[in-house]
Amino acid sequence: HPQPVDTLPGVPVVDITATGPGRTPMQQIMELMRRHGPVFVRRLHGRDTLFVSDLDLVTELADERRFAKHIGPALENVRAFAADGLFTAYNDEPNWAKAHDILMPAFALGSMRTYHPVMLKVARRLVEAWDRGARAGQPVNVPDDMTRMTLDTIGLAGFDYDFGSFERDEPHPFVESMVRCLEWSMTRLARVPGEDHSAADAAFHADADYLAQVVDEVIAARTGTDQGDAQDLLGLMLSAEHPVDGTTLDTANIRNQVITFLIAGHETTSGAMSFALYYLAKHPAVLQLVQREVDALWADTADPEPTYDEVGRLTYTRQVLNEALRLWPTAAAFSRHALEDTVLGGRIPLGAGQAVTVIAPMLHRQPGWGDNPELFDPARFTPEAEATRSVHAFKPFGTGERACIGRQFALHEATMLLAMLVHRYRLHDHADYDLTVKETLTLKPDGFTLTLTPRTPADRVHTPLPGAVEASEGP
Ligand code: FDE
Repeated sequence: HPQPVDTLPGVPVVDITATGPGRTPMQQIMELMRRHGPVFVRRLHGRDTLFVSDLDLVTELADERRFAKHIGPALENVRAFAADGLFTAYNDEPNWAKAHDILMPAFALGSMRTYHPVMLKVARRLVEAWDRGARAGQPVNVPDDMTRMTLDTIGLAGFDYDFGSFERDEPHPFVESMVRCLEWSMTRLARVPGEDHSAADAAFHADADYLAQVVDEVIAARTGTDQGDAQDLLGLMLSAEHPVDGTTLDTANIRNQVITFLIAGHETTSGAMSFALYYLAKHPAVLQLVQREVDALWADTADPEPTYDEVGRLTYTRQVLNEALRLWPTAAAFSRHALEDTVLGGRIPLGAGQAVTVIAPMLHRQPGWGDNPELFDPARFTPEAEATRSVHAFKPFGTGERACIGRQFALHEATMLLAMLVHRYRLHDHADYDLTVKETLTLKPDGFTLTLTPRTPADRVHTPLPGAVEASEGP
């Protein structure tokens, strides 16, 4: 068991018991790191957590021979409704390796070709909804609509289940329950010992039961229709045999995996797209470069039919997404524990099993990112710039064998949607939006709205910009 960390030499201890972590614990940690440096211990009701964002330390923590994923208190809480699903399984829980091996092929880069048509179909639903908003001159709520889009996408692509989110005025009740479960997981960490939380816990259990009930419907819809061997996620889970021992996943675990994918596959991705749109609305010069890229593909049509290969060519759009994930990695923290007694950075002794939490948004603002890390600049993600930087300087998808399995899925979905939106609309920051980051374990820009007008053929005419990005195109 973890030893108390208050004896660590040279590591500041900050006791936040008096104020608590508040409703934005991640931003509080970021603030404390700005004040106390990239390594500190936060003490809350006598419980200590070691947070780091220093590149050298994160590089060590990424060494799989010395460290492994840690299920910290936040993920322990998520286990109350996702149990041994991939995200929250312990490393040595047999169902982790089993599900990982069975599901990996479904997330290999090549598999994205299979999901592309479904992603496009759901992107079209969003565009229809935004066309209505544009015609009515009504603002659209960006994070809400991104969440509709990502939930429908993972539901259809993963399980052939249609949440129909764009036909509803309010988010699908599954989303509301899920968000409350995530909030419960987060706020439970801040509880003052001895207080009575039985009402909150009862509400949580009702929500968790509802999630399980929806998931059982999703599974029943499939098993009743003789499509058990379809090659989507659910098909694999129901029928694929483990490559080594020939067994399949059991029913309880399948339910946990479906909950896991519905959660992991949509909250984080919708936040990432929302932040990207926020930065585009605030940075006209960057927006113009994305417009240039999409117009180069689709200058002569108002209704492009993006192909799988075209999405791969949207390299600048991808850079914008990466830069948004640098500043606001929507799954902002991940934890590691020492496999054996060790010394981190040559100065911080850690006992076997002792945990360290990496704070990605601060790792992404370390000195190696230059003098102005707060500045939104997608040029940080040109291949040339990336080649000069440590691979451990950017970790929005975690690290090692427990890194995000859905990375390619999320990037393909988000890159295509951003490109389609930028191609179709002028984005108006009508409310002069001030960024407020909402935390529900994941991050998103709270209450961010835009108004839209359609881009006209004249808007789309390709005009080369001075100092264009593709300097390597040659004469
Ligand atoms: C995972 C993940 C991670 C790691 C965590 C730790 O370490 O603890 C991270 C950081 C992430 N992830 C992030 C993210 C971001 C975004 C945008 C995303 N993500 C997306 C997505 C989608 C999908 C479907 C997903 N995602 C999924 C997932 C899973 C299943 C997992 C677990 C894995 C293992 O095996 O462990 C993850 N993800 Fe993510």
